[in-house]
Amino acid sequence: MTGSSQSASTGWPQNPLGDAGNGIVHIGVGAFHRAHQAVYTQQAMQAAGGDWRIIGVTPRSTDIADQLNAQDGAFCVVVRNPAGDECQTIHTISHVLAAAREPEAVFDALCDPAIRIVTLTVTEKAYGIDRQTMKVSSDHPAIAHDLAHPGQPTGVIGILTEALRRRRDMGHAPFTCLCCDNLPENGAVLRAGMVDFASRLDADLGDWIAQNVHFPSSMVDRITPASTDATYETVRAMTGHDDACAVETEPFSQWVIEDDFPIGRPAWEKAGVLMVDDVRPYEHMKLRMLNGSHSLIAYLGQLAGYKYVRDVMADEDCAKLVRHHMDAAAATLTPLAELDFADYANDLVARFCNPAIAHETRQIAMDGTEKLPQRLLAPALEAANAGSDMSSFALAVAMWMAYVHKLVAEGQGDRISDPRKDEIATALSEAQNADAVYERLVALPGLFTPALLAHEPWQPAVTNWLTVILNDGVLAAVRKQIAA
Ligand code: CS2
Repeated sequence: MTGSSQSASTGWPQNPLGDAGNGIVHIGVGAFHRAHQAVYTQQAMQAAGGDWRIIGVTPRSTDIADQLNAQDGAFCVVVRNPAGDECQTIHTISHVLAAAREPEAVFDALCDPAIRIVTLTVTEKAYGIDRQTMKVSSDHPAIAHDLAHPGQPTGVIGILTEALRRRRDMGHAPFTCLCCDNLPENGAVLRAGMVDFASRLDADLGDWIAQNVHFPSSMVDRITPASTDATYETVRAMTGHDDACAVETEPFSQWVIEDDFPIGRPAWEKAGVLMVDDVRPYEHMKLRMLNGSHSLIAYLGQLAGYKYVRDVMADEDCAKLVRHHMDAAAATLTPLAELDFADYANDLVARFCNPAIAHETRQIAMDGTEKLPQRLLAPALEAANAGSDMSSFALAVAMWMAYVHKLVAEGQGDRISDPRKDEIATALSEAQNADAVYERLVALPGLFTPALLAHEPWQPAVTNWLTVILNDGVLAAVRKQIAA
């Protein structure tokens, strides 16, 4: 086991961070945070010190807060190498607060001047920001609740806004907000949503946030499947103790952050983080090449009966299609001297094939309406505008349509895991053929941009693929595309 010496009393390795204080509040203490930001921050503190331990906040659940607190915030990260597992113990989290149970303790933490950064991994759907208008959506349940009850917020935008209002009134400098979700220009999106939300409550507060709060964007990357019994068993076998908070992940890890932290940050660069002026080229590359291919793999896998990403990659035709999609995505990117898209694609293929990673296609297939725009629809429009081949994007979108159609047609609409699943089920309730499925789904408000729908070849491209999938099966569509 890697890490520090063993503590006699608990069986856990001793905390190598000593009595370092807290400097970060992290909202959304899921597996990804534990396998990514928590690891980088520990490495940065080991290399350069600093009071940068993390207070975790769970917006809704209480379980992970209780479990982490019972372990003094410590947990194991199992790194699944094709050649064997490694296990590392992470001590960056000092404790976790459950916002639903102890909201005032959350505000006390957020208003402590020692807290200089708030990081977030809450998934795309938690923000409630309409990315076409860059305003908050008042029909998002948390936004609607928090606009009506700004002093008792339940959603992430409401909590951050109330905390910043209190900090301003106390005369404390605002914390820097670092979004770590897979959204394009995630800092700019969060900033726009926060300023709009705050302005609806109090124009002065909206102005103060716009002028004083910094929202660097970041690109995060580490494939982290949901923990399973196999994760806990591996930890038990390797360390001899039970860890209810263990996570498993791949060897690869990347974090690119815009360096805009006026009141300080950990020495993340000492842990291998790339600190840059503009994260967009990295983020476009990752969202379109990795996440776009992931979504394609997910819907393809769900339609073809492949449980894991690695199973899709083990099918030679599917693997060719995935590589073809990465090339199509790369063709929409602005070339940059420091980024080699072909190398990136080769590395992605190897990561997706990792036999030690059991990443379920079902997990990635979740929340399609939140993921499609940045992963598939934006590059499709850019390919269309550039007159280049957009068939791969059309095929991936047709796979999503076929996937939700199949579940609804089989009376399993409830199994669609998506914040808009009721709208999808209603829209598709009587759609029998490719044209009807297409028409109903593109009519979902705010999902497909008018510019893409106005592009004449788009509709036939998607409906032709959908027809092949509905009539002959998804693998027939795969073969047709790779033969083209
Ligand atoms: C995946 C991502 O579930 C998904 O939608 O595409 O979680 C992906 O594994 C990560 O972004 C990898 O960094």
